[in-house]
Amino acid sequence: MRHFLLSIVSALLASSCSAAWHSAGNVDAVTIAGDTAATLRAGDQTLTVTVCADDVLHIRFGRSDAGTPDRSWAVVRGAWPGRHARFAESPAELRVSTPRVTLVVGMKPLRLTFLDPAGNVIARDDSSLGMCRDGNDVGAWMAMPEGEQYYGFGEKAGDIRKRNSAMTMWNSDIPAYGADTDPLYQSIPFFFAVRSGKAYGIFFDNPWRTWFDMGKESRSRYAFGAEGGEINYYFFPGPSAKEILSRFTAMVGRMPIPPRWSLGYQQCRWSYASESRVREIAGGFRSRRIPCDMIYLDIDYMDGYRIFTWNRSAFPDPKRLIGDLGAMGFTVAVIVDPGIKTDTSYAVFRSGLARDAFVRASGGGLWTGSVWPGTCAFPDFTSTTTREWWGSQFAGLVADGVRGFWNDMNEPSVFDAPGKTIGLDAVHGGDGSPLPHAAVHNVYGMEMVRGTYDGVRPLMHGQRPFVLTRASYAGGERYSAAWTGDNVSSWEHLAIAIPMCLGMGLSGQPFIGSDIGGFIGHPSGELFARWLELGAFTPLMRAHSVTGEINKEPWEFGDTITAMNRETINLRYRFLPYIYTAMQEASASGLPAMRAMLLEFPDDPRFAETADEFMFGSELLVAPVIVQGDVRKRVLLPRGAWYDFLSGERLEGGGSITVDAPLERIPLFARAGGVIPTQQVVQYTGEAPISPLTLTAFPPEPGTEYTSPYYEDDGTTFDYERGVYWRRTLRQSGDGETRTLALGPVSGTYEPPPRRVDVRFAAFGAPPHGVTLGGKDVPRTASLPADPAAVAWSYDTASRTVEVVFPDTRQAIDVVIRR
Ligand code: MIG
Repeated sequence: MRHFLLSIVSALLASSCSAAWHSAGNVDAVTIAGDTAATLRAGDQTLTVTVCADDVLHIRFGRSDAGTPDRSWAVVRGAWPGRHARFAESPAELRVSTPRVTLVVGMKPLRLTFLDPAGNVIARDDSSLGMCRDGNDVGAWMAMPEGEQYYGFGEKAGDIRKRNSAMTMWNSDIPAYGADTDPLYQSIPFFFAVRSGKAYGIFFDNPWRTWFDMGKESRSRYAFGAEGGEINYYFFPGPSAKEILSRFTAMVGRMPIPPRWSLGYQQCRWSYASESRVREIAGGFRSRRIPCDMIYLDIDYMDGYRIFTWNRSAFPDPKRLIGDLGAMGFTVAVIVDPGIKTDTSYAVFRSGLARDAFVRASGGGLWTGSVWPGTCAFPDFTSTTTREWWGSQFAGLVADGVRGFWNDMNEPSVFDAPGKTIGLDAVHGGDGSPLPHAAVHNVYGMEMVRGTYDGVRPLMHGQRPFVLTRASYAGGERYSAAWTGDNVSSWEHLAIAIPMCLGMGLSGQPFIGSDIGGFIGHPSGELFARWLELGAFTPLMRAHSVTGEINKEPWEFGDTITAMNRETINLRYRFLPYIYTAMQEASASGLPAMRAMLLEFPDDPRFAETADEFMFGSELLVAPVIVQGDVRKRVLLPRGAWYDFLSGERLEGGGSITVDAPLERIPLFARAGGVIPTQQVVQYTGEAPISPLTLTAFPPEPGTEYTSPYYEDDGTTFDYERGVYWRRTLRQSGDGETRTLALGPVSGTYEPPPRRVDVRFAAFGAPPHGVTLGGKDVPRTASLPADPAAVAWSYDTASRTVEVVFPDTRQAIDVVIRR
């Protein structure tokens, strides 16, 4: 076996991409298996087509003799009931049809064409190349029609549009990367093609080093391929990009709802290296009244960088420290790298050895390389027993009170190895079918967070853990949030954080953020303040800094900037009910909270390239300032009516506007009819229950009904999986005479503590003639009563807002205001 692997690896190392590609030849045998799959032989190659669902076809093409099991690290669900597949064979072609797509397999030679139900070509193989092999390399060439654009591809910097560019997927540790650097830390070999507002998707599920050439080499075709394995992809016919993303994430898995505290502000640095410094930082937030939920400990908390140990001179009593921080409202996350120091006096190394938990060299011994602790062995996370062993190692940290687990260096990054990672021929156990590192490199990081998440979840007795990773693969969101690695304190890096996060969201990972302020370098106060504003509307809001740099906590840039930063973090906390709802939606549907404009508005070609504004949820447009010195922002507004969130000013969409954006302001816009739930400022998420729950209702266009979701649960347990949540639809409608906000009936069994609802009807030009709640007249008061059980309304002339307060209830209830 080892021998066989070695020869594959050396062959692939020798072959590179020299392109003596052999195209698929003529089909010489067709077997239709049951009503969902067909197998076609073309010489020594085999094509398998499987209908996973009416809107997903699985294409596998590889050497007939390879006998490769159909194994995926990403796909957790590959078949849906109620498929309607029909197979029709003729001498010239095989047609595989569902109500959503028809695949025509041309037989002479073997070429694929995907048609929509009306018979139009969605996508097709390039007629001269199609699917090819060159030794162990595989590649698929597809026609690239004019005007087709490509998006997704996971973590990629630079232009959000990928037509005319070439990319590689190979998880790599590249500190201070730039807009042109490729590959980066994470590999999600999934993309959308969009043409005239219609999309299709391809997920190339191959964890070897893969490449994508989206028309860099040719004007008429694009291609993707790998240095090993098979052509193995899933085709999603669309045409709705949102539906594709929903189905793709149903296949590879979605994010569990994050603990609410992980959506607060997070403070990190390399490193808060002693107990006293950590206490000082925690106290610094509370004394300055700057909200914060999480503090991270970077590598210096450990004893000589030995994973799962503490440096007892710097952290003499971690449990007490974490307990004290917990009492102040902070949750602690610690970094956990994969490298295990090969030190026989170190219990974790000894127990790993005893269980054969480590990656082996091709010769059979341990594969070792140097990272922070010195010479290390690397857990073979592709093996179930290793993941179980790994997961159990967290018992001590969990007992100490750690609730956040930050998996870094898991590309994996190795300082002294050729290629800066595990040797390509090193051997992973693969649960009985050994695999060379080259075959699993891109899933190493994901399998690490799988081991971490699956290990800590049962240890936490029903509490949600938080896991953060640098490296991952398609489906990694099942276990972990992700951040965009070692960026730089520069305006360029602030700008590229947006397309990077949007690309991740388009590829199934919604829980994403960049190091606020920039990891490497020295941000100005202006840069930090702007980055924090963006961070308030990225799902992960974490500031971080490299070792040896200036302090970059939000109060380190002078009093004026400190005050602005406090307000920005306050804004994040105000928006938490909205953010939480959007994250729950991402968890349930795969649609990311932070959304590329093109995903929300596929029919508007102006957004094909937009990456300096984005949607957060479907109600809020976020337009951060990302240029030094700018105090105004040009914003492209989607069609329809929009409202400036701050002033309530109505803006006609469809064009562009320029708004004032002084340093303390991030431009935010609500869509007409949208309802945005917000709450009071708290210093940390668990400080107090939401009260009041403010629902800011922006005017509906006359005669149109709008719905906005609202979701809440206990924020910390998995009880939501058993229906313990509080969910309702907020529906707005209106005509010239009235505006109605209908709070739908609550579904789910969660009971928040009693609280006031504060409905704010924005942009209402004059005091209403009357307000009713559930059909009963509401009394007007000059100022709203303090009693949370009171029912009353008042009007604020300056902001043109009608404010109606009443106790929250599970029952459906309508609030109506009359002109
Ligand atoms: O070799 O743990 O990206 O966030 O602070 C550097 C130290 C290792 C890289 C991570 C960074 C972290 C740093 N790590």
